[in-house]
Amino acid sequence: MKKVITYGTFDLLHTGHINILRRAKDLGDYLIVAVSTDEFNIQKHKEAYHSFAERKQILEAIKYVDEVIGEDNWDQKVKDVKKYNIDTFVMGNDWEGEFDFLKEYCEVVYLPRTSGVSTTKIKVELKQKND
Ligand code: C2G
Repeated sequence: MKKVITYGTFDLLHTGHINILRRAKDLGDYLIVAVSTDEFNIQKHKEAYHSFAERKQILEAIKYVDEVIGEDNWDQKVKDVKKYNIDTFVMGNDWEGEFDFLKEYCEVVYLPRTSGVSTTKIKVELKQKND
């Protein structure tokens, strides 16, 4: 069984998230998503609308996702790849090159981001509509 992992905040779920989850799943048989905890998001200078528990629940409902774990620090990836016997690590190409150190442990794949959509864009446009 080929196991794939990807990491992210996945706040205000949108088609950019769904596209990468679908394509990550297509690279194997089992997809684990490591979703950032609220505490880790502070370190990422991100403030999610939905709590960790809500974002985890939402991700668990997606048919491409087989398991959801927490991401609470920048340094857990090597441990995760070993612990879950990961064959392929996937991230959007806004992270191109950032995780090449994982090539020692598994395949590293950066996929093109979906253009025109982002959680930030949603927040900005909603704010403009309501101002
Ligand atoms: N993504 C995408 N297209 C978009 C928006 C996001 O392909 N239009 C991808 C990102 O490249 C990422 C995933 O969806 O691979 C999740 O995006 P975020 O929730 O913004 O994740 P991020 O904050 O980049 O966290 O340790 C890694 C970090 O946790 C990544």
